[in-house]
Amino acid sequence: MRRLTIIFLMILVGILIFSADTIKIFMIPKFTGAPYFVATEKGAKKAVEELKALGLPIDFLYTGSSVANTEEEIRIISNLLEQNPDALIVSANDEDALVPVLKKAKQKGIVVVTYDADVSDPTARDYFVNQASFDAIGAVLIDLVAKNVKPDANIAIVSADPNAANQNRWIEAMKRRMKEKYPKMKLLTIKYGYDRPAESFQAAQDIINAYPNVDAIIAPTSVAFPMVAEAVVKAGLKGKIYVTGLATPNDMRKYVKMGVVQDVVLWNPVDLGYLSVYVANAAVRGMISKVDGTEYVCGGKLGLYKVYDELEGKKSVVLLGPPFIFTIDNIDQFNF
Ligand code: RAM
Repeated sequence: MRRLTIIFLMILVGILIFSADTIKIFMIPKFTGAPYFVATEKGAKKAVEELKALGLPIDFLYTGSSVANTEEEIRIISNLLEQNPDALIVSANDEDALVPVLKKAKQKGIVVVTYDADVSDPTARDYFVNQASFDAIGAVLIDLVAKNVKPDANIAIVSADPNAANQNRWIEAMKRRMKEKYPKMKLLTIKYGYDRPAESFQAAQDIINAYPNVDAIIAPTSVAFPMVAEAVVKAGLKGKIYVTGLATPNDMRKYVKMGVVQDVVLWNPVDLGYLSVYVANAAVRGMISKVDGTEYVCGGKLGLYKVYDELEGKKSVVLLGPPFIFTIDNIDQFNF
């Protein structure tokens, strides 16, 4: 503990004596409009303001495609490279497709931080800011179904892109949890809504029509989760099909109040954006400290973070914290 306090003080002193240039950081989410990414933008801008007040000015830009689209994301990042940013903070729609453009950024000397959804090749980025451990998210979702439906429930999943790094890792973790704790729980199918509302709604309807024995649908994406709830309501199956997943309280408030959804799982996306800016800023300015071979980064008001050399098979990871469950009892305390 004492050692961590010393590192923290070293970082603070470093900040205060630094005579800092303005650096350019661009944040590119999977898509811009949805409450989830808007919340990460809000946190990022808060960090930018704080760092500016500390004498570490940042020229910050949050930009991206308004809808999930891998080609568009690559095109946007590629164009942004012309403006010679110091760092990019990126959430990848596709874990493989973004590798070449991010490698190109790294070759230009740009710091690349992935957040929310990593890429598959760790040499294409410097750090990954993960919201919560993959295992923790998978376990929470499956435990909710076991507890609120039954341990041998028939489940289906509506995911985002088939090549989405975060959703795929959560699905793997869900499968592991089922195997370890609820061997009689059955995964009937996985459908993909590509993080687009209409396609996610259609995927949910397809499941409802094709699998009359489905007990629960899990949507580990903030776009699909409300669409699955909507499809269950439209089919008149409220109370018959349990729906859970990952989305913001603002996305799900309506469905929680209607009683079609009881449990909404997420983390704090405002904090995720905030921490990502602190990591990118520290990486650009050489403010990541190394003690006994381990790196530490200052996460502003969130505290000091260790950089895991390797965590759950991923390299150079900063972990925000545990997942959180929103219910009718607490959802109104949150506005993101
Ligand atoms: C969507 C995106 C994002 C994911 C959230 C839960 O907004 O797919 O990557 O983390 O859902």
